[in-house]
Amino acid sequence: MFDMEKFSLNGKIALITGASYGIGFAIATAYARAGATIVFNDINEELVAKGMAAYEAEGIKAHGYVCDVTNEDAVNELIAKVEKEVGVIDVLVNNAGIIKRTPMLEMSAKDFRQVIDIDLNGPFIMSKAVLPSMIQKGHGKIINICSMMSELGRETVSAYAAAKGGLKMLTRNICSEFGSHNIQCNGIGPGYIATPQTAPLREIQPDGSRHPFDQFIIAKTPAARWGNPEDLMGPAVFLASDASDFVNGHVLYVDGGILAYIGKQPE
Ligand code: NAP
Ligand code: GCO
Repeated sequence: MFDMEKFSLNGKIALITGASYGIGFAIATAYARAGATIVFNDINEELVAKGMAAYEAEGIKAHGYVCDVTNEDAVNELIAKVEKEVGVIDVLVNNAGIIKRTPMLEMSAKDFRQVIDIDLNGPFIMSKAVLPSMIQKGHGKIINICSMMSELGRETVSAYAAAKGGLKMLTRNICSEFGSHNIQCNGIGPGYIATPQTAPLREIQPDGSRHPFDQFIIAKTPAARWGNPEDLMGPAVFLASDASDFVNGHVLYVDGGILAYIGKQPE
């Protein structure tokens, strides 16, 4: 017998990384509305304070912590602190991420490594830290925020595409290694979403026209619009809920149809 309560997050504790604003903030807000207790981290005190104020403005009592997802010692301390102060994490969303848009021949190995470190090593470190308690508890959800670049390349994003392609395969590997513990690890692959990370791609040009890349994405998206962080809320709640307990190793693309579409044909 199906019960809509399966979509509820009542009683669950969710940790969303890099969630002071943007996609992470939207997902955390949706989780709070679905009944979860919200825990989030960000890279510095100022961002955590900004996030706390934003959650409070939404009527959400969040637990915010400063933690760099690439620092394994700091992450292990974070998880121990959260388990002591809030409780065992039921849902981890690996959302924190950066992008560097640089032609490959101009990109330093240092910059390439930094993107891989945050976007791929970070989710590995965070997942490794929460899995023992999920195994002990007998269930858990890990959701990795992938990308169109988990499937497609484009000029200037070599490091980001490599990281997000790796994150898709890390998702499948966590599924494979921990599925028997009733732990589901899935990805969400947002399309082009209007957040600070993509703001440079949407800047209005000096002549008042839309950015060429903005026009490009509109032509590549059947929905003929950029996504909003709110478009990710429903899919994120589904993947965190009991309703998705037999969905594992999957990347759910929330892209307005980009991956299915060759692009708007000439008139
Ligand atoms: P965003 O606006 O740049 O927010 C990312 C958040 O992660 C920021 O708060 C950032 O802090 C934080 N962060 C960066 N490095 C960190 C670290 N080492 N430890 C902890 N937190 C860290 O990005 P977004 O657009 O919301 O995207 C969120 C996720 O979705 C990212 O993984 C991104 O790759 C992915 N994504 C975005 C889009 C899109 O179109 N926007 C589409 C597909 C996937 P700072 O402010 O200091 O950088
Ligand atoms: C870019 C964009 C994309 C989006 C997203 C698409 O420069 O191409 O930033 O990478 O962030 O990852 O899914």
